[in-house]
Amino acid sequence: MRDKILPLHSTSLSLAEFSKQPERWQKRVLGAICFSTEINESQMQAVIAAPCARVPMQRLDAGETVCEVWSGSGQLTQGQSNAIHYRHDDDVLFGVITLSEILFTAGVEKMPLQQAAESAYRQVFALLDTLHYPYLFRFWNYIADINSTSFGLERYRQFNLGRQDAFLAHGRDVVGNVPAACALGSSQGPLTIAFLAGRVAPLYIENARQVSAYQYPLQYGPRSPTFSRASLVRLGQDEILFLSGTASIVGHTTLHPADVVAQTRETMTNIEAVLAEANRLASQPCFDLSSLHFRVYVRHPTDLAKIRTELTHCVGGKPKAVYLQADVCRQDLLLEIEATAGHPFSSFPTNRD
Ligand code: 3EB
Repeated sequence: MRDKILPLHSTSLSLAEFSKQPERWQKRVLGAICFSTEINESQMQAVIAAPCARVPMQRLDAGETVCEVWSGSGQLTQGQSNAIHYRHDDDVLFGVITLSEILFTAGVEKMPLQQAAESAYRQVFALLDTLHYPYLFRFWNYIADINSTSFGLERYRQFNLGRQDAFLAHGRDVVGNVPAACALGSSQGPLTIAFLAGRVAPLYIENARQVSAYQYPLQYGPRSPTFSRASLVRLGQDEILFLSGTASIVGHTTLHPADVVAQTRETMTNIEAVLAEANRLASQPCFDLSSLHFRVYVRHPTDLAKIRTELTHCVGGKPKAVYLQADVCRQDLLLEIEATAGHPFSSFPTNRD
């Protein structure tokens, strides 16, 4: 597989492993998301020349930094536009935008984080219009202190206001055809957003067990979150599934508020429902739990063992999973799980349990 041209694929590896990859491999990297509480921006950039989101989150299942690296094919072009760093091939564009809220002052109408989110998303949409990659596959959103309240509104809800305003400002749908996403909290750091976009429209997938997030009622904030439960992208012979952050929500309600085992089971039931829908829409119904690559965001590190046991049980074998400490966007959610599947993965770190 090493030298075969793959349209879009991801690899999870440590920064040390990245640096050992041959140059011809590194040249095909579109971009990366690196989770680390130790490595700083310049240490990261010294290793990875491609656009890279640094997310200050602790890995729980192993000591090392873990980077999700997205690779493309053919000739890659790199650029910068405003605060966005991007790389693209002919089919796909990966970008990263980092914005500090300090750049924005609290106005009469808009809060700094809301403005930062709106500005970031507006920049992304403008770039994609200019370079002609109109279809968003997936957003990864990382927000400091996601659950704290300022200006009378939880910060996640402030983010949702700015995000939706940017979609509306660019004439994009805020209901129906919206990208897959996740939104997680860290203890510090600027608003950090990574995204993948392309030239073919994905199929956007919802979960029949859940109210679509873009139709969540007002009790979850003045604006609904703008994301779908998954996106299914066809690139050449490959079908890639991006499963959004998924939690213990049925209808629009959090279930099992203080029971991490039950929340894990409910989350996996939701993932299975999304997979079933993806299989119904896919040209080949080949998605199953054992083929997913999971990232598990855990609110309380002490819950790791319980979540891991439950996930292993649900998958029916050792899952391919990375565990990170993160805050989830509702106070009562103890975990969120996201996944990708369908594309060839070139390698994956061994689980050490
Ligand atoms: C949920 O289902 C849990 O705001 O982009 C999951 C995935 C969640 C994405 C987002 C939020 C987001 O509502 C939270």
